[in-house]
Amino acid sequence: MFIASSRGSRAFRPALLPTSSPVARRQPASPEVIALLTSYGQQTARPLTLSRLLSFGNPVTQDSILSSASYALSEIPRRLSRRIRSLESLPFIVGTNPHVSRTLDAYRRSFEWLATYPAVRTLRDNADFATQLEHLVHSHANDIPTMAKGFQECYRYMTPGAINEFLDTAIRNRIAVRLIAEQHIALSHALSEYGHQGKHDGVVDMKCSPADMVRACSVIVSEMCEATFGASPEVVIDGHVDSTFAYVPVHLQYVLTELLKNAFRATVEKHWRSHGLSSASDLPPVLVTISPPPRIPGIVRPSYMSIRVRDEGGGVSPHNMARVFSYAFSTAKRSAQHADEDAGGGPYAAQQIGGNAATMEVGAKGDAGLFSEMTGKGIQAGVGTLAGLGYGLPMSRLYARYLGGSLDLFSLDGWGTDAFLKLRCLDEAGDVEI
Ligand code: ADP
Ligand code: K
Ligand code: MG
Repeated sequence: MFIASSRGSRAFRPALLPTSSPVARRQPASPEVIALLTSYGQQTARPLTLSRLLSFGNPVTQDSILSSASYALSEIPRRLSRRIRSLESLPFIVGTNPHVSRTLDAYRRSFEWLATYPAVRTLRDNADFATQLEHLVHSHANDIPTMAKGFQECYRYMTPGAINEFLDTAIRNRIAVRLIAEQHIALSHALSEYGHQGKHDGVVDMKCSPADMVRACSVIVSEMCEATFGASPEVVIDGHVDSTFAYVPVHLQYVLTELLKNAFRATVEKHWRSHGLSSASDLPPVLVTISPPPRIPGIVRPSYMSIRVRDEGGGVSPHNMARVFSYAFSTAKRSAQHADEDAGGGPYAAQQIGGNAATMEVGAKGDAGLFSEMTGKGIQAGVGTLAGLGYGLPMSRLYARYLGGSLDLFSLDGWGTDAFLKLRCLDEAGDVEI
């Protein structure tokens, strides 16, 4: 599928390889890509800050949008080249996995497209570029579930520590690429659609409301939970419900959705399924407590917004506690096709809980909805899984840490769990490296 554009031959063409090619293969890069990768490999890394990214929107002008395009065209391929190099240096047998090799092919294609893209000199050029960049972002929406599947199939060939390290770096790289791309797309829309010439914060919301976000995410997670178990707990929000802070809303949305999914699942599995409650109103609610707004007059230091998600879902057993932040550790059954492997006892063999099928494919698109976190369009209702991939906690912690925050989990074994989320306020985080 080619995207129509006045730049015909420059149109971005997503890699459309079959998800599970039956043939094990590991395609070498084309000579053109090898030459480009070598030249990018010789460039020195440039630390980038959030304030630089925001500067293109303050204010949005023709000049600032062209600078933003040139910034995206220099920074994104630089980061993709690192991603390609690290995928290429995986053990050979892992690289032959169809899911892993598909991801590598898609990265090479996107890298080549961006690294050879001509300079964007006019607003017309930029309109084409922004449209195609948006297609590129969408074409990578399933990278994480695809890689996850690849690593699930390769757990015999890499240690859990090596897989965690690879995925941490890969996902951090992906967050940066998407921030840069999404910022350019948002500012381009602001300028072209609304003729916006003022200040535009793009991917950052200066008045992001945790309470509103909790409400929005609860609706979606309740639907998933109802579809999976036939019941879902209430969410009670207390503390400083009117607090707002400057943050990237799609990051907050991703993290809150994952924490709520975990809390909902634990609550229902402990109280509904094992105690046979007859009414969903008997389920203990999930309590979300929001800290006061972080602005502290006269204090010049990074300020934070804190959110606690508390459930009475029975907690995490001490044995599992050390592993909950590992990718692919899950106590939910992943899917029927992995049941045999799980029973085989890999390093992260999932336990099946009392015959529960907590993994619930709610929509036809698999996990795509969960990874719409950066598209700005929000999580689509009815798409995604309640649990099972094992990526919820490690990815949420990466998102929290990415901009200088943290995520910790505390369990009162047999009673319930507290997740403490601490997020750094971005209005004074110009020094945060992305
Ligand atoms: P997944 O939800 O796909 O299993 P996560 O990374 O979100 O992956 O969580 C990993 C595991 O940690 C879960 O399978 C569950 O065993 C445990 N866990 C996480 N949050 C909770 C919670 N609130 N209560 C009980 N167990 C939890
Ligand atoms: K996990
Ligand atoms: Mg989860």
